[in-house]
Amino acid sequence: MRIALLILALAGCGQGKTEPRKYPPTGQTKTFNLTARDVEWTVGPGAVYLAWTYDGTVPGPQLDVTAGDTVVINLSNESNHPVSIHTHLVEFEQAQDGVEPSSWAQPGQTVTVTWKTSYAGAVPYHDHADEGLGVGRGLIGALVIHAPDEVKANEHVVVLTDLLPEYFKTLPGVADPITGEFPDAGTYRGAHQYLHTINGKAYEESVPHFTGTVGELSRWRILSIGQEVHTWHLHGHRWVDGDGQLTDNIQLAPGMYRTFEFTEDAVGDWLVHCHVPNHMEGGMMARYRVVPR
Ligand SMILES: [Cu+2]
Repeated sequence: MRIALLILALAGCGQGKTEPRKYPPTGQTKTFNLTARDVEWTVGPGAVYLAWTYDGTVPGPQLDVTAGDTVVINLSNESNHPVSIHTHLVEFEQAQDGVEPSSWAQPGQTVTVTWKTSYAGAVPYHDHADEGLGVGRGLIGALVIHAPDEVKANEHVVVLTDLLPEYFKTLPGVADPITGEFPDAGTYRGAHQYLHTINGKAYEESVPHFTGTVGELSRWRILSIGQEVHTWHLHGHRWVDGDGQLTDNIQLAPGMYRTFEFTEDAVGDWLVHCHVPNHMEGGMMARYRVVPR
């Protein structure tokens, strides 16, 4: 029988069950230099997105810090539209929240924002200069704030987002994972309003697959930052969620994030996917390969 070891229930904090743990300053400053750049981003076979990015990728680079660190972001803008950066759980001055034009990087400019971290968790960072479009075009990423006393684990950081069909340069359909053929040229499977992605990629045959080994601590950090509500379902596994419920399927509305972990004990090529049917059909599925120790 599988035993769930621990759950970090950030979304459950503030409900009187668990007081969030506040960490003292580490005295360390972590500086990240990000460049906003418009690129052609390959989402799946033949599917090329006209993306707005941090550093040329969707999502942008993963920012790893320790709770108690001060984080300095130098955001340079090589695109032709204003860009900003905003995140969650951290403390910052309101003028640096990414909403105020004073915190935007105009084309050709660089802005600096400072975040003070006190709480552990994995949260999305994203554009707020054009909140309606920036996120949808790809200006998203993950900020992982590690607890200073965190137990070492195999970490899987998962960013769920929804891309807008009208901004694809090409969207010719994707290969059938069994036949390798492209049966629906001119469309994409699911024929839904968005193309649904896991870490910037769509469909089982194109997303980066997750890997694990029996016996290790497997930690999952799931971040939703897009247009729609998603569920994260992991086949063949289960864990205790923040409300004490045994589950294998959690719901994340846009802007929500959850971290959970368990000791791995199930060999297999497990499917991981959003459980909303047309999201799965629209690209949001991958494999989690677990090998014996
Ligand atoms: Cu979904």
